[in-house]
Amino acid sequence: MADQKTLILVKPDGVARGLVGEVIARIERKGYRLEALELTTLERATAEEHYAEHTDKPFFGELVEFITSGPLVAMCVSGEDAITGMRTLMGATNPLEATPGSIRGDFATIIGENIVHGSDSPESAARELGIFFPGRF
Ligand code: D4T
Repeated sequence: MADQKTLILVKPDGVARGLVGEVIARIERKGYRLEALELTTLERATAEEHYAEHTDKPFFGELVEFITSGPLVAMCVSGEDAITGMRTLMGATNPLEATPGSIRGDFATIIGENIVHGSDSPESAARELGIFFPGRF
C-alpha cells in the first residue's frame, strides 16, 4: 500500500459530452482526492511529449489529432494505490473489454475515444504530472 499521485485526463470527447462532472464524482466517491485541476487545450508538441511511447504506432497521428482537438481536463489525483485504483475505475483501454460499472465500460464504445486517461505506473505518473503541472508534484 502506498499513497500515490496520478495524472488523470478527461479527454476532449469526455469534455464535449459533458462527462467532466460524472468522472470527477466517481473519483471523489471512490475516496481519492483532487490535488490539482485544469481545463486546457493541448499544443501539438505537448501532446507528442505526453504520448512519446506511442510515436512509432500506426495510431499515433490520430491520437495526437484527437487529444488536441478541443479542451481537456487534467487532474492530479491522490490516494492509496491511486495509480492502479484509477486504472480499475476507468476500465480497460478498449471500451469493448471494459467492465460495465467502469467509466469506459459505461460511457465509451471505441478505443480512439475512450473518455479518460490515467498514468500506468509511478514512473509514468511522475513524467506525466511534470508535463501537465510542471514543478508542482
Ligand atoms: P491512455 O494512455 O489514453 O490512458 O490509454 P491507456 O494507457 O489505457 O492505453 P495505451 O497507452 O495503450 O493507449 C493510449 C491511447 O491510444 C489509443 N489507442 C490505443 C488507439 O487509438 N488505438 C489502439 O490500438 C490503442 C492500443 C487509446 C488510448
